[in-house]
Amino acid sequence: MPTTPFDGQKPGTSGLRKKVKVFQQPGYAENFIQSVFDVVERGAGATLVLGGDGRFHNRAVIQQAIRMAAANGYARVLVGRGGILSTPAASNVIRKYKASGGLVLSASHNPGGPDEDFGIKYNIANGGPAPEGVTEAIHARTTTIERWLTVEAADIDLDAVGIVEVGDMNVEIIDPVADYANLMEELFDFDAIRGIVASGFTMCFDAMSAVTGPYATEILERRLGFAAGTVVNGIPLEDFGGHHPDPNLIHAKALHDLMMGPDAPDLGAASDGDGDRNLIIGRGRFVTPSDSLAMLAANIECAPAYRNRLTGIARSMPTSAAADRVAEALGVRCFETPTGWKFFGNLLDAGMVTICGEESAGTGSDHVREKDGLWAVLLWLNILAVRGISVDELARLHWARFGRNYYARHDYEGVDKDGADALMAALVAQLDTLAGQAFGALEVAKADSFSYTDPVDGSVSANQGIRVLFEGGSRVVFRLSGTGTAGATLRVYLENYMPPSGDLDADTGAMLADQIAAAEAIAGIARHTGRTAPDVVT
Ligand code: G16
Repeated sequence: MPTTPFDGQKPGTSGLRKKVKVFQQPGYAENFIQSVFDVVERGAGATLVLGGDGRFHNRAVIQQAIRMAAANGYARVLVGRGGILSTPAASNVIRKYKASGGLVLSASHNPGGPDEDFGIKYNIANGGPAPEGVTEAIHARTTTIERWLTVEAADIDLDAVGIVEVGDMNVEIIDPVADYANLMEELFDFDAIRGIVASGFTMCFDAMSAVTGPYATEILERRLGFAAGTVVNGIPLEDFGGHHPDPNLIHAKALHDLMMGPDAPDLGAASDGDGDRNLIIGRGRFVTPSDSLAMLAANIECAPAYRNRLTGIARSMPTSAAADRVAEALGVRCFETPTGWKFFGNLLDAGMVTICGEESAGTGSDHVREKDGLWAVLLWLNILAVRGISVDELARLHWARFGRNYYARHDYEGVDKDGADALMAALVAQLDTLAGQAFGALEVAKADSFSYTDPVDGSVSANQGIRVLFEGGSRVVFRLSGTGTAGATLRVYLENYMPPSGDLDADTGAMLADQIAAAEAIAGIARHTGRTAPDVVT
């Protein structure tokens, strides 16, 4: 019997995220895990994959989950050595070993440590995040659950590769890196990349003291021949060295400064806590995640495993429309989905898209069912190696062909939840009257609350953010984050398209000034949140 009733916390865009102290309450993690085990599909003899980003409390929950899996009839659990599996590596292991699903322990880019964040997400048999139907069922179960099952067994040694028995179940401790590194070697032209490395191409990969360190060291330094020290902050730490493992221009500022300075290597890259996000910066050139998706899609033929098989491109709604122009030019389909990687799963499974991405620094393909930070870095390397050009040259050539979507996201973090809800409600209330109104130089063409109908299973996801589209193709999007753990986070996404004939080398802030002013006028951000400036601009 649980000693603390579960409070029915609803999993957000990426599973359940709470402070470590919340997860440490007796019965809390157990009740959530049991709710997962009670509702997810699995046959007799099922395999569960278990791993996390190594943050504080990771090992404790892994031991709990092993005992509970044994009591719940799993035949086998595959655990990454040391409790480590990056999110994309976990997705790969689920698929490769035909597991019924996996528990991935992470709060992604949120900070770690005894007073910071922890999280649990469930991925289904295709390797992807549980779709909404499953997360809703898990949530419903958490509100009624009255018991959880476990076996009496001591903690196992998580650091020794091999097989041990817990109850009637086999626990296999596996090398967390090997399968993933082998997959990358199958997808990309490692010889071409080794070639530019031998000719002096340099890079800096910041693993942010998080999970990608061992993966990046193996792939970049051991297999591709980059110099020792190419991977910095490469040892996963339980508190990520006290930093936010979020690869954006604020939290990866040291990398950004390096790349804008005189000693910049050819490529700068970083990944987040659990290894699914990526940051790409060329020498003197930051690439927005939205542009990165478009540029990777436009050049995907450079990578052996993707030659002649691009079927379509998907992007989340707040992601800029840069990828749409590539899809149109290449004659492939383009899909606009709600925020959350789970919405790409059906499209990837059905072969309707090959590559997908999000403004929140996520890019991936049909090789797994998660976004994949190192994969994106390797695809960039592959493209640069084959084309023999720099990041900056590639970006300029891309804009000269497709035009440039100037883009930024403004985050207002930890704002009062009631104020944030009131702001969104007020936006909804004016949706019908916005069209035709002028805000400075901008006139609203259309405003709506984004709703998505999955083309594969017909499921509808409503209320996925407010879109305000202006005449001329620029827009502002408002959305509340689903991944924060304190108060609410308001995200304002700003976009302005410049055709190839326009100014392709302007300052992003200046290009978005009208949209920023319009966003304040329409949403009353200062009035509702008490904030006059965003906390983070990316
Ligand atoms: C998670 C999801 C992403 C999504 C992001 C949105 O990212 O996996 O697909 O884009 O949340 O975050 P928010 O709701 O805060 O805007 P991650 O990297 O945290 O797992």
